[in-house]
Amino acid sequence: MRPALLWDLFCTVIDNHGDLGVCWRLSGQLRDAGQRVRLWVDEASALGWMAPHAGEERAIELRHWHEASDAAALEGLEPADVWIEAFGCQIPEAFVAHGVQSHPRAPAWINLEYLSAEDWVPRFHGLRSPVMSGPARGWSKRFFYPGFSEQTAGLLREADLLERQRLFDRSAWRAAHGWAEGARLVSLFCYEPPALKALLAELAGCQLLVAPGRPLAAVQQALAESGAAPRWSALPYTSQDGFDEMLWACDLNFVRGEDSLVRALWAGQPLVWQIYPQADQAHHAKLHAFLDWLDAPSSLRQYHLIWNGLSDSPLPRIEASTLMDWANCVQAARRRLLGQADLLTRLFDQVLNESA
Ligand code: TRH
Repeated sequence: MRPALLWDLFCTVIDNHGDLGVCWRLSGQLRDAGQRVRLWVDEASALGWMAPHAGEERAIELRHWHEASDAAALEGLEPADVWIEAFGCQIPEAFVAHGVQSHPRAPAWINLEYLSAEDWVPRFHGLRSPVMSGPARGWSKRFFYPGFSEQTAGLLREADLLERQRLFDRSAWRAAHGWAEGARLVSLFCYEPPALKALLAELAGCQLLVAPGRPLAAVQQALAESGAAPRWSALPYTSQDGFDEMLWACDLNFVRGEDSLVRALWAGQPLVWQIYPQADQAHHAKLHAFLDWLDAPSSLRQYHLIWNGLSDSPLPRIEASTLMDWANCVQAARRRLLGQADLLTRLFDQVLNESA
């Protein structure tokens, strides 16, 4: 039985939806594990569609970032047991100063990092980082790196994920959305991949479900330029649960960033990932590391290199046999991951260790 703790989780939204998406999933999993969470976020508007009931949550308190920077607003705030800084954001100094005064002992302080399959991740995961300056000088933080192996923080996975998947009725979902049972459904959640026009030309026999925002804008632009139109529909923004179900219902999922990649792995359907592009091309090594871990067959590896602009070869057609190879690969990866502890379990181990 886990002790009921109070968690302060800090999130700044840089761009896109992954930072808040991950923080919301983590908050929900903490709530389901009997914990109380204060989620401090600077721009929470996407929760309106990602988590439409967020405002009614009792165990998850949504707080605006600026309150954490205001010493007067922090008067009397109950000290938390754990602080989590997500994705390199810095807890405001006023909050830290308040914490130093009000905490009977230092909270477990976790620096939650971005997901990567690179080989340096297990070496950095769990390292202690002493706080060298500011009001918490002398305290320390722990690096916490999500990843794909036992030596990392693992991946977020709800305790009831498998049960929800078992109860999910794919045919009913397709019927409810007006798609025929036999059609090949392809979901598209991407940035602006260079091979998008080629994909649209290739998907003639499929039904393409285009996520809102950047994917929709990119498809509209590509269609205006090329004119080759597959059957496609623009999806509305949905909740994270609805997004997951869409991935479970499709035969092929194009995903991006961080959280949707993890969700596509749990979906166990063939997937193609567009990695978040970084100016210094750091994402190239990250993509290769993921494909190595995935043990991707050469067709899937090659497709990723083209989709991510690392190769300018023509985009190959995805034949039924290719799709089957990709499905086998993703399902094997999913089984490997299901054999490991999830991120929350590893986080609890870390935090309880810290406070022992
Ligand atoms: O939006 P992203 O591109 O986020 C990215 C990455 O996290 C990247 O690593 C980070 O550096 C950058 O943001 C700032 O892709 P990601 O990570 O898949 O997050 C999308 C979230 O949005 C995910 O939680 C699923 C959710 N979502 C819904 O819940 N409903 C929807 O309708 C859609 C389209 C997305």
